[in-house]
Amino acid sequence: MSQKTALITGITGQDGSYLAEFLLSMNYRVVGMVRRTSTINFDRIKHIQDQVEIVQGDLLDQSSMMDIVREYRPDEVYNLAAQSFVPTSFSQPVLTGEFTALGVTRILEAIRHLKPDTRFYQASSSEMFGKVQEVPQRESTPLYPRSPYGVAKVYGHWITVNYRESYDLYACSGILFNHESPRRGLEFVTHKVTHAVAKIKLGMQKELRMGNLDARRDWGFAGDYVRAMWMMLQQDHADDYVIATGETHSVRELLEVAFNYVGLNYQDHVVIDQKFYRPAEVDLLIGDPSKAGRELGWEPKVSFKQLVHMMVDADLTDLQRG
Ligand code: NAP
Ligand code: F7E
Repeated sequence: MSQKTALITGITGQDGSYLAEFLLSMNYRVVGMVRRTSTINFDRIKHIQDQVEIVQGDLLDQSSMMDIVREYRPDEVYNLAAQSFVPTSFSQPVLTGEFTALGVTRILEAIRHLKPDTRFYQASSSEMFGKVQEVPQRESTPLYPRSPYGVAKVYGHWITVNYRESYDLYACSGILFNHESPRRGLEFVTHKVTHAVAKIKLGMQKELRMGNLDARRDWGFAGDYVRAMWMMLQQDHADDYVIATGETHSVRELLEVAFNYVGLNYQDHVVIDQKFYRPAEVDLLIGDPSKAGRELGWEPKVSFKQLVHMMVDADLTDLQRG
């Protein structure tokens, strides 16, 4: 069989780096789209940089998307690029809409006009469930986003469904619940906590300032979740899937597991700071991944505790290395 070409937008992000590794292991030709920056930011892909092809493009720029699809003629496109941090979406709502919502249409337009047999994956999010209308959340649960990010992802989800139905594109929306790893951005709560735990353990920090400890999330491991993205594009028909662990934990439990792992008590270090509260919160997320289990054969392999321990270990190693 001839080698397949996959285009990943957002290859420099957490998921992009794991997906690129996975696709290389499946013998794909991997093309990664990156936006122009004044300094190169390839930390997460430096170990595979000589195995992937990097091309410049931007979700804000229609012609760059058209040129890339025309030149590389991808068999599969994984649209992972986005402004993905919820608090930034409150401070930069218009930009978030441009990247995270309209960016999806720009890439779908490029595919529709230039290579309509390309299979397309859209990185949708459990943030679309927001103020949840059903517990647990599944593919049919009504959407009620609670941030400009969540609203933008609802647009991205529905435009993907719409292009599938209107133009018969093979376009899937993966509704992924929070997934983390040692490569997670430091501003997200899991990595903020594990990094601080490692620094406190090593005597480099004393205090950790946090927001709402009662929020609950369904946290999984990013390495498991990128496998599900690929599986969605290997089916007979395109469809949408919830990817989650089916377990929920509070931010307080995250603190307990991370601090306890190194023999510390979070109450000795954590200070609540209103600055980290959001204008509107998503209180509870818990996904029902049974459709993905049944139809894709997907299941998560890393537990919550294993994930937190893996992240603390990685932070300790990195900090000790200096
Ligand atoms: P991430 O680490 O924040 O990575 C985002 C990527 O998007 C980066 O490579 C970034 O490039 C790129 N990007 C941002 N704006 C761009 C633009 N205008 N043009 C081109 N590239 C742009 O996010 P992630 O955690 O890997 O998540 C991947 C996707 O899944 C995102 O769409 C996110 O919203 C979605 N998602 C994530 C989760 C999760 O829990 N991780 C759950 C559900 C959905 P730079 O390196 O240049 O910044
Ligand atoms: O917050 C609470 C915060 O920023 C989780 C993105 O990948 O997952 C992510 O979005 C919870 C929230 O992720 C702090 O209020 C408390 O309730 O790690 P987070 P998120 O907002 O759930 C979804 C699925 C995505 O799609 C997004 O792209 O933790 N929390 N104290 C805090 N959060 C942060 N960041 N910092 C705190 O100090």
